[in-house]
Amino acid sequence: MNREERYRAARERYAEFGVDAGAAIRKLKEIPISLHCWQGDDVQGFEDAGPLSGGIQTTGNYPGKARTPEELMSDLDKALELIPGKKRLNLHASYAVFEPGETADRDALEPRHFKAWVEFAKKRGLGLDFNPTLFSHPKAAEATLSSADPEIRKFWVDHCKCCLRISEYFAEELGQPCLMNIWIPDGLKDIPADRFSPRARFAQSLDEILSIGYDKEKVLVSLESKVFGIGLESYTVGSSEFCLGYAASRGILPLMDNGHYHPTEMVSDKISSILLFFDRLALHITRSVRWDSDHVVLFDDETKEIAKELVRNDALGRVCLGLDFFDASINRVAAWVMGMRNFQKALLYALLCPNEKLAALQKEGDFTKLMLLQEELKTCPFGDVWDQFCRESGVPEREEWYGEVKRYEETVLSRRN
Ligand code: RNT
Ligand code: ZN
Repeated sequence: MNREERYRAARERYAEFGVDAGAAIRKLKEIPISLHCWQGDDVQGFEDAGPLSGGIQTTGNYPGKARTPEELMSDLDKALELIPGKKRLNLHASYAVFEPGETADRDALEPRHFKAWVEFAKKRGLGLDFNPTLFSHPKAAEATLSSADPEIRKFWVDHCKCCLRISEYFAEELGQPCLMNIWIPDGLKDIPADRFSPRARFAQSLDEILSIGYDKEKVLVSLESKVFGIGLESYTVGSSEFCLGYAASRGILPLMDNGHYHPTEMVSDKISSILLFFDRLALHITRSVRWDSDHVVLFDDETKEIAKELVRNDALGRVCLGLDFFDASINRVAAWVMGMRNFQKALLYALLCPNEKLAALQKEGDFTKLMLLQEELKTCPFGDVWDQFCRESGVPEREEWYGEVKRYEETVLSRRN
C-alpha cells in the first residue's frame, strides 16, 4: 500500500467510530501554536546582561547554538520550514535587535528595537507574542516586581510598561493580537518569615503596569504561575493561587505551564475549571522530568490529555498555545521541530477521538465500553492520518525532515564555535 492508500484505509477505520479524519486535518491546519525563540540559544538573548538566572536552567553542550539575531533567525527559518500548520513566534524582551553601537536597558526598550522581528514575522506571515524578561539581569539578583527596594521595583514596572507598548506595536503591525505573558522568578530558597508582603507588592506592581492602559483587543496580558525554581525551593511569589486570583480579579489571562506544578498535579485536569471562570487562557506546553526541567515536548500521555481537554471542551478559540522548553543537549533546530510536531500530533489525536460518543458513555455509566473504546483508539492508524497532514501541508513526512536538519548542521551549525 502506498501512503495515500494507507490514509484512505485509516479514514475508513476512523469512520467506524463516527470520526471524519479529513475534517480533523482541516481543523488542525487552523490551530496557531507559538514557537518560543529561546530554544535556539539556551535562553541567552542578545544583550549580554548576564548569565541565565531566575531559577531556570539549560543543560547540555550541543554545538551550534545561535549567537546573533541573524543566526537565530536563520535557525528559526530552518525549523519553520519543517513544521506543518499555523505558526506564531514567541519573543522575549532580551531578544531586542539593536543598531550597531546602540543599547538600551530593559526599562528603556522601544518598539523600534524589535523592528527586525516585525519584518521577519511579516515576511513569513507569523503572528508575534511577547514576554518581558525579568531575569538574567543585575537588577533581578534579589527580586523584581515584588522587590522591597522601590527603585528596583520601579525599574521592572517600567520594563513591563515598555513591553506593553512593544506588544501593541506587534499587534498593530501584524494585524493580529499579541499575547504578552508576565512571569517573575521572585521567591525564596528557605522558609519565609513573611509570605504576604512580597505578594502584596507584586500585585501592586502589576496594577501599576496595567494602569497605563492598552488596547485589550490587541494585547492579551497573561500571568504565569510557578511552584518553585532552583534556589527558590520554598516559596514563589507568583504561586498558582496568586496568579489565578490576580488574573480573575483584573480580567487578564491565567497562563499554565505544565512544568510548574507538583509532579502528580496535571494541567489537563485544570483546564476545564479555568474554562468555567475565564473567557480565555494561555498555556505553555512543556515536559518536566522529575522537576521543571523543560524537556522537549513529546507525543506522550499528558500532552495528549491536554489536547483532548481543549478539543472536547471546544476551547481552541479561547486558548493561546505556546511551547516552552530549552534543551541544549540535542540539535536545537531538531528540538523545535520535534516539540511543535509532537504537540500537533497530540492535537490531531484529540481531533480524531469520538469525543461526543465517549462523553455519552460516561453519562450513561457504561464505563466498560468507555475503557474498551479509549484503548482501541490508541492502536488506530493514527500515523497514516498524521502523514497525510504533513503531506497536505507541504512538509517532509515521518522522520524524513531530519535529513534536512542534518544537512543544515553540517553546513551551518557545525561552523559556529
Ligand atoms: C520559567 C517559565 C517561563 C520561561 C520563559 C523563558 O519557568 O516557564 O515561561 O521558561 O519565560
Ligand atoms: Zn513557561
